[in-house]
Amino acid sequence: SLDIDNIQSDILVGMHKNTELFFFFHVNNAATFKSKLASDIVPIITTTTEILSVNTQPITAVNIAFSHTGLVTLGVNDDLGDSNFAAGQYADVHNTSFVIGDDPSTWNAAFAGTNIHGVFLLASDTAANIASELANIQSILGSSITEIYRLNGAARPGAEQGHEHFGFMDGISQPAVNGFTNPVLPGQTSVDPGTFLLGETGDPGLDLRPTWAKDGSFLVFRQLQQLVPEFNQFLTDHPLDVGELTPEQGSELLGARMVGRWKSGAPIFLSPTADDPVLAADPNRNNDFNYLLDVPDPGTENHFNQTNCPFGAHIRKVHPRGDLDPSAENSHFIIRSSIPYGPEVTAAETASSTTSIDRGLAFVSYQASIFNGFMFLQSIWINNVGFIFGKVDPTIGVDPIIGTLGGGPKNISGLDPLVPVDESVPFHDDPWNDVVIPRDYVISRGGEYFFSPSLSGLGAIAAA
Ligand code: N7H
Repeated sequence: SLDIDNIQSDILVGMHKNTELFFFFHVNNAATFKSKLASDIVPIITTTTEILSVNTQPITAVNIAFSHTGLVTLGVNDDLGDSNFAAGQYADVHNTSFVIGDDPSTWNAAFAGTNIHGVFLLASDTAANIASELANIQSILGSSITEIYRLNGAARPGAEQGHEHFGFMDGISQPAVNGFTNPVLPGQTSVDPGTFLLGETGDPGLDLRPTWAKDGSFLVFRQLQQLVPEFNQFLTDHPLDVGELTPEQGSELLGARMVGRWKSGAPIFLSPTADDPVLAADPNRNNDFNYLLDVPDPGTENHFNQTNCPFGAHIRKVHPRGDLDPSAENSHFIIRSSIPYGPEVTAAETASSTTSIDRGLAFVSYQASIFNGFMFLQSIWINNVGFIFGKVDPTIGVDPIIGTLGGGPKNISGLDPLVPVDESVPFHDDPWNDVVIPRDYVISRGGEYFFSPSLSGLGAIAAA
């Protein structure tokens, strides 16, 4: 079993709080910083054990992670065995072999370059608690750090709690971690802990890691802006015309087929024509499906049927359950720990169908290899019109939610459920009846790659 007293809380469990601050900093004085890290910061870092029980959860959970330039600034020059981490996320904006799809002009200046040395993640029930913990940390560290940027995340209010800004329930599907997750829910895939934690069984870079890096994880942070009124206008303008649906229901269906789940969280694969809030709320059923079990031949390879779920639906692109051989799929799991940021859409924004206030998702993923995790999903799956490979339509399109073709229109296969089940049956002019999405509704504002060390790893950094 894992040493969960030594693993930071956000990696395997999440912060379990409704408000979260990402505080990005620069280290000015490495010696002072390291001395305070050892004496006063490590003692306030929240462990996995602490977050698991309400009795031990702190009022404000605290995690810390460092960028590559941060580690070097602190005198830690060990190679962690991850080239994406070593180069930083900004370098990947210009990566032509593996395209993450970002436009550098939309990047927040704080993230452009390698100026950020580390990030504090502070999470609590109230913004006031977070402010007081931040004041505590700033008084401990004094002028040894400077703030570069901060982003406030918060759960959405009322009935929207747990839903991201487009309105869809998030945080339903996570991989199960062998030796940790218990119980494993129906439909959860169990993977080796080394998929997420360095130095553990299944770590693809096991031989490359310095000892102190064991039980740490790479944290990918992305500020992903969502153009909510624009997205809603697109759905309103393109209701799917199937069955007896009202235009509102047709728009709802289009959104659900882009995501692969209804707003409630019910998977469209199990409930293809209407939302099913009871299914959505049942953890024993809401994740229990596999695209191999598609009609009309359950259990056979399904490469031509998009009736229940488009090949390109967001959750299918990023987790093609059964569409790939398990050996090709299981090394690409990530653990997500994202939270929405920004206020609710205002009446004026709805009326004009135009975003005027920044909002979106503070995206966080954990993986033991940034290439196998975030990078692979983003470049080989999400932004690849050919993925999922081997289907009847060779150009399925990019991910309709987060994929990009440089900001321009995107043809997505099978968003209309009335697609033929056989290539030989024509439908309209295009056998796969592509729906064109005119623009991107998710825009990257940038981010950085971090390493979230174990508590003993933090001690080793402080002593370096
Ligand atoms: Fe996604 N969305 O609201 O549409 N995502 N995502 N994501 N995402 C998921 O099953 C969303 C993003 C994954 O196992 C759900 O927990 C939005 C990035 C993975 O079936 C919803 C943004 C990456 C899963 C959304 C965004 C991923 C997943 C269903 C950006 C990776 C699990 C809730 C603004 C690079 C899939 C759930 C599975 C689920 C949305 C970003 C990956 C509703 C709005 C950048 C692996």
